[in-house]
Amino acid sequence: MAKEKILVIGASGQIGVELTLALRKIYGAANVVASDLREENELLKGSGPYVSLDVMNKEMLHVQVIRQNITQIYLLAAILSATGEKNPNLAWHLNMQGLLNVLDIAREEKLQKVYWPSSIAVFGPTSPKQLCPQQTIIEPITVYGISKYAGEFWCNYYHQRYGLDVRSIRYPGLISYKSAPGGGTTDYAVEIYSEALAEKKYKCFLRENTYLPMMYMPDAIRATMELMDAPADNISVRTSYNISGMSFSPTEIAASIQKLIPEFKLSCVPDYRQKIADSWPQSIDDAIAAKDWGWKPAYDLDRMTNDMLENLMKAPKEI
Ligand code: NAD
Ligand code: AKB
Repeated sequence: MAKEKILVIGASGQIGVELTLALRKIYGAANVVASDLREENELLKGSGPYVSLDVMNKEMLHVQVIRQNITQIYLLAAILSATGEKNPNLAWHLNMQGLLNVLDIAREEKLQKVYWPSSIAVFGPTSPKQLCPQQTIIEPITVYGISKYAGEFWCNYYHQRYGLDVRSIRYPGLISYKSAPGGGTTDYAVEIYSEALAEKKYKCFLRENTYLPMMYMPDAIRATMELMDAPADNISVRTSYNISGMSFSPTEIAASIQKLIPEFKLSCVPDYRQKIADSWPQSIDDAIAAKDWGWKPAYDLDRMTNDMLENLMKAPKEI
């Protein structure tokens, strides 16, 4: 394997912590530089280099890329769907300019690869609800979804025009126990587990029958690594790949938890996030990711529930 030096931007976030740790296992701790605007996450401390970095400061970002001899960037800094609706201008600004800064520097410095995640939030009310295909009607109604869709086309543009090897996945809602989620519509499916253990009840901000595409974090990390490891010739999608894990509703995740905590009670009081959830598909068709780089999820709902509760019981986290 060629000598790689990786910069992870947004490393203290829900995905960043686990992705940084996974990359350090493969590339060596010293070769994966974690960076974030906020302080280093506790789980990252002592595991490898960390720099404080604002992706909006292009000059400083450029300096770090040169100073650290960076060959690959994983850009995770973004404002997610629910927080984005509270401050649309800020969400657009960070999600777009942050990406353009990274793409520009990657082109100028001829970096080997860039990773940037998109989301199922690109889809809107006019997209198919079931097994939503890779290519379909895409009319997002959130600023987050609009920024992700525009970002996908910038990635494609930099690949087509400058030959930049930029790769992307449309993650479903991600569920994890190591670090807290950052303001998404799917965050309920993380909170529900810690509340089930602590309170034996959970008040959900979505209606009980709201089905959404979801994925357990170990699958998402593996998908990211598999996509980034795939031969460039296999990558037929340079916007962003659909991937699928599972699809469930608040009632179904509660029933899965009740198998282990029978007294657990779910109540539902929908808020502004219901409209966002209603605009997204309920399940995703990932046939192209399966064909191009062999994507296959490992976790279903019950397997994830067992693992989440077991790990949260061992070490309750900030979630
Ligand atoms: P998160 O909010 O947990 O983490 C984002 C991190 O970026 C935070 O630690 C934040 O401090 C940092 N950040 C914010 N502004 C920054 C700046 N200006 N400079 C540097 N760092 C900055 O988000 P996440 O859930 O880890 O998501 C990571 C990426 O994956 C995002 O692009 C998100 O849209 C995408 N995604 C996430 C999910 C999910 O369910 N978590 C699903 C689909 C797509
Ligand atoms: C959110 O709910 O905003 C994220 C996502 C699906 O992109 N989890």
